[in-house]
Amino acid sequence: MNNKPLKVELFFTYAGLTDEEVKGKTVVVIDVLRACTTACAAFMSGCREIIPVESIGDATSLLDKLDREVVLLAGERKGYKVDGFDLGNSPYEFTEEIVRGKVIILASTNGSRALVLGSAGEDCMAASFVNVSNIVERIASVGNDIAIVCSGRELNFSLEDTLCGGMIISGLGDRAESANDAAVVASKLYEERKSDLASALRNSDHGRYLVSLGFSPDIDFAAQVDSIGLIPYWDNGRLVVDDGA
Ligand code: 3SL
Repeated sequence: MNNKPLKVELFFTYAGLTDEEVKGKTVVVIDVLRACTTACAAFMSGCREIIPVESIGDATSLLDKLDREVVLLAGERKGYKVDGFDLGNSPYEFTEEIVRGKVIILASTNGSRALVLGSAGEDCMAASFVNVSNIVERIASVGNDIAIVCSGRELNFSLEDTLCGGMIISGLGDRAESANDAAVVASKLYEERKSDLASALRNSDHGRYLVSLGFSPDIDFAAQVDSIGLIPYWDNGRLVVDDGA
């Protein structure tokens, strides 16, 4: 097994992220609340693929080119389902009955944008607490240097994504070489808060906002470490999971 050290850079948000910063690297995009958690839930319920897009306009124009029978439009603005869309961004909406076999176009505020930017990497996957150990295993076995891109909140730092980034770095153990200050901070923050991640999520800025909208169960869903063993990854312009997953 290859044990070469892995350089890990972490970005608190995707603001200003350039192709240069991700080129040739394994990119891990994190949106704990809620896009990447919800993507995992959708795949667990049997959706065929997810196409993250940067705007509502991009979502509707893409819809025009695809077969409406198999496509669902999903996404949110300010946490609420977008008018005219089929689904919002709560993992509980993505049931087997609704999403099995479907292609989902996802237009969330931060997560889908971060995923689109991250796709310029050598490979790119969607991470959250629900699939964190599988992510660690995959990126360790690929062996490329790593860019962890937190989706953040409207171009600002978010506690929940940074904690998840810290958990990934901690999972890499001695193989991880924190290559920027943000990676060092994320690791320290995770060590400090790891004994009660659910409370950390609930008390974060976005956690409190989601509670105020009535999405408290979504936070408990997102706090369940390793509850979904799937890795959504970019392949030919869309996110997929491995067959048989
Ligand atoms: O910004 C995003 O991508 C969303 O995950 C935000 S929300 O939790 O759906 O409000």
